[in-house]
Amino acid sequence: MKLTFLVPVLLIVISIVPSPTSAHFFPNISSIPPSLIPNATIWDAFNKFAGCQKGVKADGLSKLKKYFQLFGYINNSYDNFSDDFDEYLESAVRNYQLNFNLNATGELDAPTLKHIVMPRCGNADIVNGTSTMRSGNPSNTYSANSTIHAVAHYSFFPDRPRWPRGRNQLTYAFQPENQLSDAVRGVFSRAFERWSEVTPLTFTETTSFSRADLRIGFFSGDHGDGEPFDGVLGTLAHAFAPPVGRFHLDGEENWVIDGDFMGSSPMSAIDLESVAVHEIGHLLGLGHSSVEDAIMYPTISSGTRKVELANDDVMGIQELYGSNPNYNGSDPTLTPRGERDMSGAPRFDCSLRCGVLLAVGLFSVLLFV
Ligand code: TQI
Ligand code: ZN
Ligand code: ZN
Repeated sequence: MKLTFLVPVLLIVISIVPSPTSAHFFPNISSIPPSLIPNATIWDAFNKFAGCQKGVKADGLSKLKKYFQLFGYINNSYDNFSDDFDEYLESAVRNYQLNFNLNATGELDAPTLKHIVMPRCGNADIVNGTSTMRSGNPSNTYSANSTIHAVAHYSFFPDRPRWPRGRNQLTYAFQPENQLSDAVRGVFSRAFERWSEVTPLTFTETTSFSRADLRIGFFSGDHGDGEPFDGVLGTLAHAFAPPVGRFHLDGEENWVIDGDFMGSSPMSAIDLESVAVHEIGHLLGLGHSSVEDAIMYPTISSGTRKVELANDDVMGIQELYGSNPNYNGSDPTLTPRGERDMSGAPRFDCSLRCGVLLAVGLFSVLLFV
């Protein structure tokens, strides 16, 4: 009698409790089997619109309009998606260009298309008519020092949440079920270090998961917070704004611990430290930035590591927490963007960006419109 009641209840409880996964880790890039490397020519579809501008008609432009609507550039109430390059599309293109710091031509020029076909973060850039990226806003102009004037493109969450003043010593813990190796924990510790170097914040690992300020765990699929993971690529990780402190990673990604990507071609390998530095930015209260070099920029080049804070990230985090008294802003790795650009050094760029586009989202747009 009792048992017939208990068994179903137990089953329900078990299925509700989020299940942390044993994540896939690869010590380095060459240890990933080729069968796990997807071919990513699917983005080529939009490239045929090169040079398109207002007034023309081109087969498939309606799908591009759907893409812009998905990311907030075209009003949701608008659903007459013809293949005409009309003023709605032009204004969407122009706003997109502004958000991503491209020349605001309103035309589908090569740099713009290159951006559109890049995998990207699945969330909209514009929500309720307000850009979440604060780009091109002249009020964000700051003076980095007496000779360099640059535009700040960092952003915060609505209402600017931050960890409370007087609580600069934050603790973090790993989901115990994940049983992470020292090598993996070391990656997170280095990622935290990058933010503590430039702020008064300190981050200490603790074994008490329930009492930690920041809680890190690897999960697969639906894990109980309404933001399910989606397997290889797509969403890699997410982190909640202060004071939530939850930092979840998709256990199905091919996480690389020692991200030495030298000479390798685009693939599904994701550098764990790069993602950790970005998500910690969110945990501390930073939103996305439209500065391409910034850690908080919403795409990441595949086959590369991006772990150093850019000047824009430093300005953003210091606006929330102030500077580290021991931090001396002349660190050569933190040269302001304007200066770095003038060096003329060739920049590695790869038209394929890793992992971030909700492949599913865009795919369903392409297939079902
Ligand atoms: N995850 C998204 C991200 O961290 C989730 C997200 C979208 C988000 N908008 C947000 C989180 C706003 C907080 C606030 O951006 S992701 C990158 C990128 C992702 C993306 O898996 O798409 C990195 C994870 F875009 F920067 F490359 C890590 Cl580094
Ligand atoms: Zn989650
Ligand atoms: Zn992000």
